[in-house]
Amino acid sequence: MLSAEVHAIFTELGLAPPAVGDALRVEDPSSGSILAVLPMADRNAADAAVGRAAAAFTALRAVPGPVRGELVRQMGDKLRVHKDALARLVTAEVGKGIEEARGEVQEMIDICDFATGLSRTIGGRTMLSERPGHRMFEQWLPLGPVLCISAFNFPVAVWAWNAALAIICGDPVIWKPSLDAPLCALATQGLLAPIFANAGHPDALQIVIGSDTDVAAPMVADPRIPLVSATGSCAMGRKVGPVVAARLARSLLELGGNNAIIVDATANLDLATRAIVFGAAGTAGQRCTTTRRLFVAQSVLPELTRRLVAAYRQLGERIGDPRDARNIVGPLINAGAKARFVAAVERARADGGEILAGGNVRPGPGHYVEPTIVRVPDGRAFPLMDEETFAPILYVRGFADDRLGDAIAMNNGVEQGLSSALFSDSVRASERFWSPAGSDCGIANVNLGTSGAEIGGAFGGEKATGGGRESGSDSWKAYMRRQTCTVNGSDALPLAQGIRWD
Ligand code: UN1
Repeated sequence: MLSAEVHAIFTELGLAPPAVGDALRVEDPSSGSILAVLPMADRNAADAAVGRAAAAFTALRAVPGPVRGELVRQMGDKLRVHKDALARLVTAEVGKGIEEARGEVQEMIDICDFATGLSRTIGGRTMLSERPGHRMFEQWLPLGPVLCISAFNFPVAVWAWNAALAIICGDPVIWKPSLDAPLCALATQGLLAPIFANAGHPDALQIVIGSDTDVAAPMVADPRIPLVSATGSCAMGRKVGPVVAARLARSLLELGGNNAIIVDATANLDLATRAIVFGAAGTAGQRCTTTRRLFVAQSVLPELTRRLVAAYRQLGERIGDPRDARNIVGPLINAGAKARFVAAVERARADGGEILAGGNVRPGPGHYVEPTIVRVPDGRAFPLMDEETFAPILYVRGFADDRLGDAIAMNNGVEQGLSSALFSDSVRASERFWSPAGSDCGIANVNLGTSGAEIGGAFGGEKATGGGRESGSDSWKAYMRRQTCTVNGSDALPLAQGIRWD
């Protein structure tokens, strides 16, 4: 079964509609209606995909880097042409507002541009040798097939971060998308795979849709896959990481976040308010970079709270069908996510939190909830705040104006370490936030929010966020193997460290 909307989008993309099956029901989170019922791959299909990827690697690694970059350039061109239709599919399948969905496809295009440039600029160092007539250098070589496990919340962009880099590095990619978002993965694969087929590398990009047990677990354990890049919950990372480590392969984990914004007494509250609202309620609180905790200097707490409550009142009028650009808050992904929102709000109340805004589920079909602000009582533990509930709930707590260190300690006092932000007009405060005693997160922003990173930086976080870095800067290194090479151009054979061994 395939809905008329999905059928029409695939047709608009110039793709045959996906094969229907009876194993996987794909729900539209905004209405609860079924978008498609798809088949799922079994263990044998996953095994065959890994075999094909291993064979594809021997061909792809021989292709010159800039020629691989040309293939990624074509990926970006294709995505530019189909940006709007692919964004509409993202919106239909995961409920992300259409404006944000366009941003997600733009993020794919941006990483393709970045990777294309990288395909001509990756270099290695030359080192000075201690031995006469010797030269040392390092080179970066293709690694092998990459398994990319992606999450529902960025169903295509995070795959693109991985795929664009992997391809220019000479590595085929097997994509295991979230079972909440297989359709946009199939559409992306359908759009981009022909580029590789035309170039004689039909298995450079593959997709395997299946369960964790049948498909993900065997591939994670497969010795033919030297790198597993996985985005999702900390719980997922705790399963994947040890299996990959046990076979001494590499994992790149991009897991949960419990991100905070600190607002000090000097902060520009106009900027802070806007950043907090987007950070906490954008994507209905379902980004790994979502702002979940807010620490505010006591002297500005009443005013900032007043502004936030007013903004959330406006947000309340713009919750609805994400296909309509006037709505900026779409639904949660599924009934389970809605139930976790309800449970967290109930517990917040029971633990003495005050609901300043939102707190309710919207009736009717679809998994809509209200963006919610919880004022946490000062000076006592509030363990709920340390948990990542993947929903638009913002916990607010005050700190003494002259005790920025307390706010930084609260920022750091959770198991995850993904993103963080400080709003301040004080140079001393921002330097402290960035110091070794400052934020312990992979991302530390000043005067902008926790979410919405550009692709040019390395994206990822510390502690239970998993330590991986994806996307920009030198993240490409995860997808290559480094080789240190020394060449002796002299006619003697001196040993290093001055050892004489005649
Ligand atoms: C994620 O939620 O997994 O920084 C990725 C951001 C986006 C990426 C989020 N560029 O919010």
